[in-house]
Amino acid sequence: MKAIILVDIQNDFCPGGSLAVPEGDLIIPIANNLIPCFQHVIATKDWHPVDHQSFASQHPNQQIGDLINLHGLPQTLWPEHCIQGTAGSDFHPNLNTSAITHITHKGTDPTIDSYSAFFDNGKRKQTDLHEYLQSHNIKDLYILGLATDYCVKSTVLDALSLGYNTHVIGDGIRGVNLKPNDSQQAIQDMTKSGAICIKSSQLIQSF
Ligand code: VGL
Ligand code: ZN
Repeated sequence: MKAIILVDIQNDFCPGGSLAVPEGDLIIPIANNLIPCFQHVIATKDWHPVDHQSFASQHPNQQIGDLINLHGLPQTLWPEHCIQGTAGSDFHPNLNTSAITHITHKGTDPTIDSYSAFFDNGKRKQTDLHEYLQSHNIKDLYILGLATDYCVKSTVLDALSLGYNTHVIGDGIRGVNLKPNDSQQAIQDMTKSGAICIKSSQLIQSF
């Protein structure tokens, strides 16, 4: 079985949001075109409590973009984003959510960030995603969403390490690019680790 995973297509990661990814909204028509090809449509939500420690606002002497040590892990500090139940945490209104079969929430523990849809950044706890995929005998994953250099990359690398046949939709991802080449580097890291990068148009033809 195959599934599509829509990573963090939420208002705060789209233009106008608090952690807007440049062109983040351009991936939405690509997602909407691919969704009908799948019986299993999984969406992830970054889902932070108000006092999440990835927020620069929780660290009075630090700035957005600073890299700190958070309980033993490197942590980039972000603007407040995707706070549980706020409009910023909602799916973008243009995303066709009607066919979503499962939502995985991540980043709920205030003390640790979770870029991957499978594990927190310390690999201490799992989300419900691996169990969901196993219970539906899903082995082939097609991943798109935001952001290339954070949550997409971590989700893809963990999917590979868990043994999934993992595809990334090249035109269905956009990055934050704190450094200009971060997204390019992320795509290299994913493909070197075994991910197959494919254009959405190629994918639609292959089904
Ligand atoms: C993300 C930074 C902080 C992402 C989430 O979805 O890529 N990036 N939280
Ligand atoms: Zn976050």
